Amino acid sequence: MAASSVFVEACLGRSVDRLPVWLMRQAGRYLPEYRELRGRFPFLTLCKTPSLAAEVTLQPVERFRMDAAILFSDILLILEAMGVELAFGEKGGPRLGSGEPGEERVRLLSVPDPADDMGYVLDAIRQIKGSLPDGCALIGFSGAPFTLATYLIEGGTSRDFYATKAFMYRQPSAFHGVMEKLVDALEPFLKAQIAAGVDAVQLFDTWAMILSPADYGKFVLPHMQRLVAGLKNQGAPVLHFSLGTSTLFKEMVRIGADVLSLDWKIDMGEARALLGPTQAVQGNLDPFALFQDTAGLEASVRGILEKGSRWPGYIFNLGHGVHPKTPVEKVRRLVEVVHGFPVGGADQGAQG
Ligand code: 1CP
Repeated sequence: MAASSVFVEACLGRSVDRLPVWLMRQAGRYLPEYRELRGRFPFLTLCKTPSLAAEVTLQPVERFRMDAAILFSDILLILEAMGVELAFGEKGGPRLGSGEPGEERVRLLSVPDPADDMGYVLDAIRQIKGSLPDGCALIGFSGAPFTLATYLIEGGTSRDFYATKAFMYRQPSAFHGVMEKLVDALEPFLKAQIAAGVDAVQLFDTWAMILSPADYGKFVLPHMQRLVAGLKNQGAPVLHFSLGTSTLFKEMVRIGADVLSLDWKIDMGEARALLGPTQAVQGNLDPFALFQDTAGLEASVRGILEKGSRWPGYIFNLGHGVHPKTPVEKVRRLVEVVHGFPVGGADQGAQG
């Protein structure tokens, strides 16, 4: 069960007898069984139909036996529950609102009730918990407030984040107000996911990379600290995801998350040395390393495992999501290599 899963143990920095592995975007288009379902249903229908969301969540763990499943959903759904129109076109990514300026969209925001407005997420969690393979943990998630604020203010994805940064610099107190409103919505939503049965929660801050350390410290860190403090003592470790942010480590360790994610641009050994033996981490294979031949892939994975497993508190993952063109057999081999890796690197076990 949850407390004894190697994934949760590693999140909490405890020694494990084998290293846990899961992959960001492990449910998705590289899997034929996902493409088959996706051919029959629009993306939002998959997310909002608990039996379908449960089926997609379970697809990769049934096939590859990862140590954690991640709920199939999307970070943007809460913005819809907060009162903003959301659409996923077949091309061109998500669209928020209907073309009005971002400043108008943020005025629409209300704080949703998780059970009333996002009950489909909670129902999916309950269904998944009934069918998870033994020892497999379930990860719930949300977007982090800053990344959600970018989608909200831009109305979708962006190249330069002009609207977000202009808003942040020109109207700092209004920007803090948006971040506060998002935390007000995210904390009960994540608590409801934990109450419904997830074993851990991950906060996705995909776009934190666009900020300087000073601006991250001023505009983001206090809100992250409030959110993570609110999630303490709920019985579920908190994982933080970002990429391109090794220059923000000093700020990010202050968030208080149990686990920090690393992307492939920093050497795993260097990152662990910088963060120290008590900071659990996950990462950090380049998703495109799965396009090498098998021997190349095995060497890349083992190289990271040797450095990552130096201390307890290590979870193997990619630095970002699985690419849709990834060969399925390479994912299988990756999981086998991690599971076959002997734990007991230099200092493992010392903190037993
Ligand atoms: O066409 C399709 O089938 C939809 C593609 C898709 C999928 C499979 C989207 C649209 N979202 C998802 C699922 C998803 N998104 C999950 C659960 C599945 C899993 O991880 O296995 C999760 C955790 C997310 C999180 C998410 N959504 C993030 C943060 C992580 C990251 O990748 O950086 C972000 C930024 C989004 C927004 C989003 N949703 C979908 C797209 C194409 C995007 C990105 C748009 C952009 O580039 O800005």
